[in-house]
Amino acid sequence: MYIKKADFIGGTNKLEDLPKTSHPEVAFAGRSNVGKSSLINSIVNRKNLAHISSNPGKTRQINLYTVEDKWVLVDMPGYGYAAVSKADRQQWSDMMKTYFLKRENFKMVCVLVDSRHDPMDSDLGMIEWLENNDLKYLVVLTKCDKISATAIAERKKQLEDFLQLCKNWVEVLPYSSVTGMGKNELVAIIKKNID
Ligand SMILES: Nc1nc2c(ncn2[C@@H]2O[C@H](COP(=O)(O)OP(=O)(O)O)[C@@H](O)[C@H]2O)c(=O)[nH]1
Ligand SMILES: [Mg+2]
Repeated sequence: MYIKKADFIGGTNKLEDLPKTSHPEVAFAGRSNVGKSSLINSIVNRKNLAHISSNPGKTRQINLYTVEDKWVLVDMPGYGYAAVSKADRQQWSDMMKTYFLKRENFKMVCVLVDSRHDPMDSDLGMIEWLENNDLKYLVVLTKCDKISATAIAERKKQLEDFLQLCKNWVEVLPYSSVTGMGKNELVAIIKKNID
C-alpha cells in the first residue's frame, strides 16, 4: 500500500480538546528527537506534514494526521527530555497515558527507540507500562542508516531479549526515514493490526 493522501487534522495539549474521528488510531511515542515526526512523514511520503525539529522538546502537543481518510496517526509529545521542568514532563506523561487508556479508537502504539544507543530508562519504562496495561505495541529502531547491519542486528536482539517475557509486542522493526528501510513492513503491520 502506497500512501498518497494525508492531512493534519489538529493538535492540542489538552486531551479533552483532541479531535475525534471514526477511524482507528495508531500512536507514535518516544523520546524527543528520536525521529517520530520524520517517521510519520516517511510513511505518508511527505517531506513536512509533521513538523521536524532539531530542537528537542519542541513538540509539546498531541498531533493527529489522517491517512487515506482511513487511519489516524497520532504524534505524541516526546518524553524524557531533561531541559523541561519535572512538572511539565509529568503532565505530558500523564496526558499520554490517559490517551492510551481512555481513547476509544486507539489500537496500537509504535515505541520509537534510537538504534544507535542502548535503550534508556524512559524507553524501557514506557514499554513496561504498555505491557502492564495490556496494550499492543511495536518497537521501532530509528536512524538505522547511521549504523552497520551488524549493529542493527545486535540492537534488535538486545530489545527482543528484553521483551522475552512480554506478550503484547508485535515486532522489533529496524527503520530509517532517510533510506526507507522498514517502511513497507511498518505500513503492512499497521494495516494488519488496526484495519
Ligand atoms: N539519519 C537519520 N536522521 C534522522 C532519522 N529520523 C530523524 N532524523 C533526524 O533526527 C532529528 C529529530 O527528528 P524528528 O523527526 O524531529 O524527531 P522527533 O522529536 O521524535 O519528532 C532531525 O534532525 C531528523 O532529521 C533517520 O531515520 N535517519
Ligand atoms: Mg516531532
